[in-house]
Amino acid sequence: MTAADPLTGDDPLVERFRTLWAELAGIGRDPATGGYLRYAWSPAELACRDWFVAEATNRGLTVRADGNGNLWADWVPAGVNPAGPAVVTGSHFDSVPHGGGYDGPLGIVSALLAVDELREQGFVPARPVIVAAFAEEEGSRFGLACLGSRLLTGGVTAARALALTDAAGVMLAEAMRAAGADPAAAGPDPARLARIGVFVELHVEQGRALVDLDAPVGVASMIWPHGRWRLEFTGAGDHAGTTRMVDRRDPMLTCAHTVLAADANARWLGGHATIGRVEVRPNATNAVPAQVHAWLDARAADPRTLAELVEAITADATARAASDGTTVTVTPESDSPLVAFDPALAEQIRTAIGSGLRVDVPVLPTAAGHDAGILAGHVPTAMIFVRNPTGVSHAPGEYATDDDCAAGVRALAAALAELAAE
Ligand code: HGY
Ligand code: MN
Ligand code: MN
Repeated sequence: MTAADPLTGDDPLVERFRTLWAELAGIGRDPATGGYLRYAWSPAELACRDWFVAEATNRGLTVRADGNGNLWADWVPAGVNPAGPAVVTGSHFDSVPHGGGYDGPLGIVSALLAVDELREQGFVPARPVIVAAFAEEEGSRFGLACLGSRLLTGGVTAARALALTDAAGVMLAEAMRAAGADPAAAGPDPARLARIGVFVELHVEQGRALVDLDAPVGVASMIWPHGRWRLEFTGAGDHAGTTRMVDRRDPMLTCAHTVLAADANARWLGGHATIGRVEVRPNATNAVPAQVHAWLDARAADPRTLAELVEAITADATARAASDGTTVTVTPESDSPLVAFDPALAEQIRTAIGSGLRVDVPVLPTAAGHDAGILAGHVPTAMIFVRNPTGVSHAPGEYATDDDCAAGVRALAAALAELAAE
């Protein structure tokens, strides 16, 4: 395994990371905000996938796309049974609108470099090692988080998924077809799922726990339960100037009150509630809106608190609608139950990383969802977090230092070596 020069401190792995990272950095980046616009099946995300296929193929990995748009790059040394239970690692390329560059791609770039590290030290896995890139983890385009891993595991039917539409009304099926994929192939893939012996996802931490603990990497203990709900507020469109205030049935008022209620209830209950996406119809400066659609992202450390939080927000919205003369409907769109990662596996890789890097490796929860959260319901799964100095995520300021990213590669390599050994 590469190591930093004891005299100069120069670390070849940091250079390698910088080089590989720079190849992705420009793809789908908005120069105005510095954020990324890598929506599933869009040209930017497809360019990331093409990059991945080239990099994996250059490493002699066999790359295949499954029927759900997930990519799988297999490292199967001679003499290893390709059908054996594989050690899988990877993440996603897609981003939230103007999101950071690390959320997702860091797990894939680190996986490719971890394979390089293992090969350089002469490690030969006793079972296949596979690098995966999952489709539509953020749900930014079609609204359902972890779409590729949910399809793979049967967490969503192909019929429901293919009919999902983006903001322009394009269905997933059409977007897949436009990218040369066959929507008819979408759906549960039990054979591929059965090949996964264990899954480890490396991800930039979306928080500041590792900063406060002064640790470059950590291991996940659990994922908060969380979900997304579509709120439809309906009133009466009218003239902004000639309509008396007393005569109005303004859905924007009900929506505004609901935003404040979401914040107040989350603070009271200790959960997290966000309304960051709103669509107004007709969205005219001089018209009282007819309809307002808003999306609630709610999360809490346990399912009961989450349910209580959503119930309280719904009750406040409904009560306010009654006094505004409007109506509100609350429709669940994406549900991610609590994930408790396999504690024995977490401890196994924590120990391997700790002895490999000679650092203390904290175990920490997260309130961010991941494909690992979906796979954890089917195969032994773990996550490795890389320190994020600002803790900012889903925004252009998301960041990890090159040194910590190199530490993440070494941590992942140590975990893969531990899991793929005889
Ligand atoms: O929304 C999430 O928690 C994840 O980053 N997709
Ligand atoms: Mn994300
Ligand atoms: Mn992510």
